[in-house]
Amino acid sequence: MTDLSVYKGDITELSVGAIVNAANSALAGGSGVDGAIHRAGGPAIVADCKAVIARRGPCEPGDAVVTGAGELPAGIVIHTVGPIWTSDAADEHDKTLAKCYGAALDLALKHRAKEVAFPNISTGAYGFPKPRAAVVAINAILDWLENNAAHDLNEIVFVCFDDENHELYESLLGW
Ligand code: AR6
Repeated sequence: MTDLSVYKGDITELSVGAIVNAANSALAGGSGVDGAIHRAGGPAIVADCKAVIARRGPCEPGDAVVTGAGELPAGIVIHTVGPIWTSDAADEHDKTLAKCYGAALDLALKHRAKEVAFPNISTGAYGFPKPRAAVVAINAILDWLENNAAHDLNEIVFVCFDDENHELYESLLGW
């Protein structure tokens, strides 16, 4: 059984197998959770991101890639690129956002992380409506768990930094 939990706070402080970053296509760092991860992780993460981009080129929305965690207490960082919200392509953005969560969990499994902490991808600078993103995120994770019965993940943490997301996840998950 995999525990699903909700944590309110800063993802960079978590000592878990993998934390997920809401990155951009160039893995260039930025604001929000990406900025916090790059600041706290230090130059090793920047170097790893540059090496990933040199090897494979820019990441598409929905892709996920792995780097080391530099000075962070986490084991690895999984960078995924969420969709930039526009109301005219809402269904497509739902699918891309769900793909982020699934791709990140695939990599967590591959790298033998036992716990994975997710931020609320796309709900900051990328403007995805928070209530809609929370439903997509939870369903994507439940689908992945159902379709990957042989995994050995112990815990998936929804890390909520702002009050609105925290309240949404607590109410959707029934706590
Ligand atoms: N720990 C956990 N969650 C956080 C933290 C933190 N330290 N800081 C912010 N959040 P955003 P996006 C939450 O903007 O919408 C960047 O510039 C925040 O409250 O970080 O996917 C990238 O480089 C929000 O709910 O990511 C991209 O260009 C959530 O993280 C772009 O922003 C996501 O907000 C990605 O935009």
